[in-house]
Amino acid sequence: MNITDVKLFRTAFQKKEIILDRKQKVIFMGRSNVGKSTFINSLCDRKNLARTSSKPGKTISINYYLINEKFYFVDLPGHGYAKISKRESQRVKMLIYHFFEKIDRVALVIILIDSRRGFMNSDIELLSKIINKNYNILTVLTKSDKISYSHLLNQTTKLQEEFDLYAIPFSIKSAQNKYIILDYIEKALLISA
Ligand SMILES: Nc1nc2c(ncn2[C@@H]2O[C@H](COP(=O)(O)OP(=O)(O)O)[C@@H](O)[C@H]2O)c(=O)[nH]1
Ligand SMILES: [Mg+2]
Repeated sequence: MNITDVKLFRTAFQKKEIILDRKQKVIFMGRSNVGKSTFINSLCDRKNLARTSSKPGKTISINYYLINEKFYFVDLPGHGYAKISKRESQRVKMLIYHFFEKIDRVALVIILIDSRRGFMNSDIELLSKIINKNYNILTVLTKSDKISYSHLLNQTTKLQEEFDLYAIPFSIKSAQNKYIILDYIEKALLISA
């Protein structure tokens, strides 16, 4: 798949800003600081589309990118970041809850996992909320340059065996799996069209 056109279409801070249209959606989720913005920027070949930051927890809206005028990449707020207020974290929780209640036409959910850490409690909590919806799920192991090849193999096997999830490593330093992931997204869009 070639991404030829990308627009930040909507930044949703509140329930009423959540998009309810019939366009297909590819959802990106993962812990804060997992490398989600970096990953989205790389897929779209844009340097500063999604904000990257070494400060975790900056994105507290749901961001919709309209791709090729056809479907959305949906960037969900990162979970598992402790340094926001209880009130704010509750607001974000409700926003995400509402998002999954109302959403139509999910083509694919991409769950980003730091390859050094694997699944953490907050990932599992999130996964448990969406697993019964029968979404097509792809796991991407980010920052794969930070661990050895054997460790990486270990992680992918574990995700497959324990959670029945297909996992692909990704690193910004050698974005070689980028095209495999883009193809996977393209297929998911076709299958669910
Ligand atoms: N070594 C390495 N660092 C990465 C990679 N991807 C992201 N990072 C770094 O991880 C930090 C968080 O990245 P960011 O994309 O902002 O994460 P987000 O909070 O999930 O959106 C930044 O300092 C990035 O430069 C990667 O593939 N390899
Ligand atoms: Mg980010």
